[in-house]
Amino acid sequence: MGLHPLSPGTAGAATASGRPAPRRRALLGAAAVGAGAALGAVAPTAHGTLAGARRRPEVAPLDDAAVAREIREEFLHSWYGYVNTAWGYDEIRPVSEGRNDFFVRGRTFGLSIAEALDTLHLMGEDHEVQRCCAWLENELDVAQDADVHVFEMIIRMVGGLLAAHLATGRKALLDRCRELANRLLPAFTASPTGIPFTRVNLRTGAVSGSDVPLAEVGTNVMEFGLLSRLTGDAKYYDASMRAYRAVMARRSSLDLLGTRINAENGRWTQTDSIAPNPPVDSFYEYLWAGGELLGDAQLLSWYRTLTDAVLKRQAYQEGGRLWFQRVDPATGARRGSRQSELGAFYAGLLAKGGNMTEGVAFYRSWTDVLKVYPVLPEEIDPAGLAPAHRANDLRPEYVNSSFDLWQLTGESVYKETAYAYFTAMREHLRVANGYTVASDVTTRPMKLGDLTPGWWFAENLKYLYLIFSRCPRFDYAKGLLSTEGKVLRGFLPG
Ligand code: DMJ
Repeated sequence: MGLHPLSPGTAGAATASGRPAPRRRALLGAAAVGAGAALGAVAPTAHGTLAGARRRPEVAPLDDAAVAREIREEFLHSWYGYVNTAWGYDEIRPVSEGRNDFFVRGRTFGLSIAEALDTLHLMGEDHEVQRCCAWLENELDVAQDADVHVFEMIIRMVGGLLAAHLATGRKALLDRCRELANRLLPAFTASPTGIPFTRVNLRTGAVSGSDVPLAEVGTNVMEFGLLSRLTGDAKYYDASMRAYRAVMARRSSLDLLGTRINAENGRWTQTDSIAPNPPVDSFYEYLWAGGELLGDAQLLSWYRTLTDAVLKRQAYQEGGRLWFQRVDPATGARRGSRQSELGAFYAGLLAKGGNMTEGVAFYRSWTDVLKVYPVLPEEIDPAGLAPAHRANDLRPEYVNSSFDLWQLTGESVYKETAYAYFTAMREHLRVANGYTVASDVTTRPMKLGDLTPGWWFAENLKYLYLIFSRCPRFDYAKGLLSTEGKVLRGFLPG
């Protein structure tokens, strides 16, 4: 496959050949800046491994079809590890050949099946899709006596069932989805403020958990809004919008939000604005993506207001790179600077929302981290890029942004960096029964953990496959994915 895409080399650039029509180029207008040019502008740092980063290295053009085959092979390697060892359980522990209950110990929801289904469909694995549909339609119990995490259930299972229904047209999957959503709904409707409780018992409807991270307040409008559209029942969308209104009414005079809020009295319990880091990350993502999916001007206008404030108050430069600091929402005073890898999705979101320059710059910041640690650490200190948390949970956020930026610009640099990300994971995190998390990305050989999180099937390999495959089942101009990588718009027949 030629040179490692991030290895220092000679000058020049690969061409972006054969890509699907880029979307929304016009919408981005003058803000659009070539990512290759932006990469070339990386400031040199004291870190030896970044030497030469100022000039973009030459790379051999990637053979898209061959790369797509490699990605599919790795997906199936992981998938059959799960099928053979943990079928019907939430997740596989690929090293010990064990199983993991993601939601509640002793209960299974077949999480990896719901996570993988639409990726299998895009890859043309129709036999596996049938097997997954049969399990979700006949085996999944959505009325278990279990206190489940509402946010996790919505983005993984409700979203998974919706995407499965859209991919296959099977009504039974929409029925399962609706049944599950009905059992989650008390978390919203029992709340005096509209801010959802964090947990609900699927059998009894009893709610618990009133200290709610911002992401859990607002990462549901894509799934609930679409469900309302598909069923003609507005109650799901209405519940989401009530939750949004509750926090938007409590924003600071600087248009910033806190980190956690109490569902019963509406008071902030942790006040720092830490966007785009967890646990607030996807709150912002869903204002834009929900607005796009549902054609909802209110959501898009909230996105604009909050994003302008985040860019004004939290964006800062460190080592010539763009990062986002933690601030006091009332005064804008700085309160910290650690960056979570989970925030890397924000590069793509900023670009999709019209801030292409900032999106490209933030992607470049994370690409510099990738040059130091080919498998990204969970957390870094922007000063010197030292790892603040050395694990990696098979995270998808960087390659989520590669996909978004490639889709918007068609520039080959996003393919090259995505491929580098993929090959590093293959080199370090591949095990006999699939792929596993790392507990320390700085060690060689890499110190590994023992889990394949569901999002590995839903996100990483889907973004990668879509970038390289020219997938005939995906509409590259209209496609919209949820925070969990579920295709909620844009399946093509075939
Ligand atoms: C995924 O479940 C989703 O992307 C979510 O929004 C945050 N993080 C995980 C993967 O890192």
